[in-house]
Amino acid sequence: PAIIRREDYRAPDWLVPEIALDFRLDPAATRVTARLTVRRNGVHTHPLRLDGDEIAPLSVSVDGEELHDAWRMDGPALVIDLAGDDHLIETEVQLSPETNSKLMGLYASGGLLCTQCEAEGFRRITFFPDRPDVLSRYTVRMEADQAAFPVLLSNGDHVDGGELAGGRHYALWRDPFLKPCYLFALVAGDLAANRDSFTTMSGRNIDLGIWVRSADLPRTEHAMDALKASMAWDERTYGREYDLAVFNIVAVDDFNFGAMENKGLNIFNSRYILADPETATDGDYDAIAGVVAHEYFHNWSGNRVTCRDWFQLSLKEGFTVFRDQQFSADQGSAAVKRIEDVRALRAAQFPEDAGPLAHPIRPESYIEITNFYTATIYNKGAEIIRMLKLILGEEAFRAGTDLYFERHDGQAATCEDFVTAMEDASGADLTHFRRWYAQAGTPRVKASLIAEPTGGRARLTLSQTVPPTPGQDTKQPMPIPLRVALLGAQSGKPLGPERLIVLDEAESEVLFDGLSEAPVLSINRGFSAPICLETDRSAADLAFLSAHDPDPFARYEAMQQLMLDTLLAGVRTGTVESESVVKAVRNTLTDPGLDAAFVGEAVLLPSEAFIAEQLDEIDPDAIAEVRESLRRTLGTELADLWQEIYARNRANRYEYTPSAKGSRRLRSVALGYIAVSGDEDWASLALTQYRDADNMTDTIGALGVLTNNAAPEREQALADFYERYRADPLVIDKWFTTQALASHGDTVGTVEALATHPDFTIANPNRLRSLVGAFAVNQRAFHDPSGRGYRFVADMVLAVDKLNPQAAARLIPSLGRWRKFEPKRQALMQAELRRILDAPGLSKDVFEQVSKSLG
Ligand code: BAL
Ligand code: ZN
Repeated sequence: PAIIRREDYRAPDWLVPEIALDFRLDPAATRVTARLTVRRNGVHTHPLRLDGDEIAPLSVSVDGEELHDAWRMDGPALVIDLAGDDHLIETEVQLSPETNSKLMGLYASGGLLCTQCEAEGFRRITFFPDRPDVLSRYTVRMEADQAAFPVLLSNGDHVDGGELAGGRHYALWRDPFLKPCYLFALVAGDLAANRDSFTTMSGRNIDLGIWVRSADLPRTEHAMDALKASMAWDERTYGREYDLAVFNIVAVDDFNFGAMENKGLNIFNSRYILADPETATDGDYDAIAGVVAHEYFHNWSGNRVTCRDWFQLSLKEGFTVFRDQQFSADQGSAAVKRIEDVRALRAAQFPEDAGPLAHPIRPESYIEITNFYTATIYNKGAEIIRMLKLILGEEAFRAGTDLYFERHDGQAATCEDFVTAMEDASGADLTHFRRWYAQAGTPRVKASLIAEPTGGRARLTLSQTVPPTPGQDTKQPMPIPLRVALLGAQSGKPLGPERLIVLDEAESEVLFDGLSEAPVLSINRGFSAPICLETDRSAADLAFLSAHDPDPFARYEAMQQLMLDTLLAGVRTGTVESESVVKAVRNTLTDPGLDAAFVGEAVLLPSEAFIAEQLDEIDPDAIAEVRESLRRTLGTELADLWQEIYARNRANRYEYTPSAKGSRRLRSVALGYIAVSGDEDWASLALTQYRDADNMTDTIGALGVLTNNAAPEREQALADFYERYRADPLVIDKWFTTQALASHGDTVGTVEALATHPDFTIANPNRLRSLVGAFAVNQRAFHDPSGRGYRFVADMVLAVDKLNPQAAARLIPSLGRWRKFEPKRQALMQAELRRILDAPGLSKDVFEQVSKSLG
């Protein structure tokens, strides 16, 4: 397959200022007529080239005359020779939405017809220059059977509609804003709306609609609240006002992404819309608010200012993730939100950046762009924006975003445009900062604080290295902003104000003086830079920080580091010296100044995968054993405390407030520790929680603990859960995931059996992810020494690739980390990757991921 390179970017030969689309919708055979006004861009003699994918022209006409031989197909593209500079092109194609299993273009989902065009799905609907720098004004006419598809939606404003003969009807929508074709959308179906309105800061009234099956209407309130909160927040925080008169969201069950920001018509995976306490966890509620905000924020960071080409994807995604993280932090506990974001970054992005698929946030090349919707583009991209804000300061950052939006409104922009706007607005020189866009790999920073024996002064030495990544053997030092404070070893009080140190060289030294007591180093507070930090701080220092650091994130981080150091020493020596960890956890559990949500996070051990990331050669069994041992010790040594905390956080009637959420979180964490503490009543305690719960957080919290431990109640609860929720696909996804993530029992055997369960299907991305995606991150079970876990996932990749290559390719990275494992597992993983690569008819999606992984 062809490699697309950033350096090969050329402006489009032809522009398409206007497009009129006419859909005669039918699940089996939809006719699409497209009328494009095309304009030659610059002086050249190139033909008009319109992308297509699995479509064939039924007719082609130019300026009203049907052509029979002046067009040709070049592979999937339609090529037309044109003499003049302005023409009207009309094409007609026929689609079969109901057999479109790739879920790209126009497809059927649960009786609806809907679209997904980003990144290159529009070419599956009609012939068009499918690239984000071709911006057009859209008029869309849809016609369909009125009984089957009473609601017809598209982008922009509804301008006309009515009944037609034969039980059919039509609707006409016009979008006044120029947009790239990846933001086109339509939905047809039997839907009901939760309607509301929002008055913008300039006093305009916006009609809001969240469209779902009518039975799901009661589960849309939370999403609607989140939408209104997002609209107000973007006005307050970035001065961004909504621009159309209507904002619609539609929920569909079969969706490759979480959601999609189509102009004025967001289409969502139903898991990020539907919620009630009975079926959605606190985590689901938070994710729904975050994704609703994310897609809404794209209206400016993505839609009004879009990307010039797909290499600039992080321009909209990194920035928009940062915006949704800020929004969520403002809704509840900022510290806990930061902890969650950093945990997600470490779970997904750090391994990616250390493996064969590592790429800069602005990649240089790709085979299939869909493979680049990665944690690096999204989450590391957000960290880069966060660092910019920290370095420039709040005001200059806002001046920079204002300038960026104003300067590039209605344009397809680049990452470079964003950085330039930041420079122009702030006066800062960001020459070195640009390296964050160009270089892959997580920087490693070493920090060492030496206090002078005479007292009063201390010297902080810092050094950085950026590890080699595929195609990038040597790296330049990056500007790394480190929030640093020194705390008094006796008083626990800060010795002077926090400092922002930007480490811009390979090595650097910073002096602190006027210290009134011996200092303890608090560094990278708030995770001010996305780095791996190595310090020579002792277990005593870390325990001290975990009890005294006024920065909550730094406090959490000190505890994590203390736990990690203990676990890594355990893996090396076979003995777990648990004393400091037990003491620090006790301190945290008994500190009256800490809220439950924070405590629930702080007392969790680092995941097996995160421990593995620190090692040169991973033995999953050794890691699991050591982590289990420390977990058991914490359970037994602090048994009374866990019981007391469990009782204290007993559920009251459900409410969705930060403090109730924190209680629920801590309660289930405590239950997990009680289960490993040797308490003989743990299973009945868990079963009681399961039975009495008035919300899914408590239900699934108890079910998770039962599934991860041995007890007769385990099977009883799993069977009960299935029977209770078998009619609700989003909840049954949780049933699959809980079993796929189990740390007890024959998880490989269970997962193999679940793959033949009547409710399992590889055609639905949520269901596929709930079982296979979850299993592939269960470090212990996936890496079963027999290699059965690898074989299972490889078989799934091959089966899914025939239906939905995008979904199949997402399963590769777990196998792709083979180099990090001990030799026997390496060989087994590599063999499965080879088996995939040798399969006939592989998609380019899977080919790219597998060949790079073996590379
Ligand atoms: N643009 C693809 C889905 C999202 O990131 O919002
Ligand atoms: Zn996005």
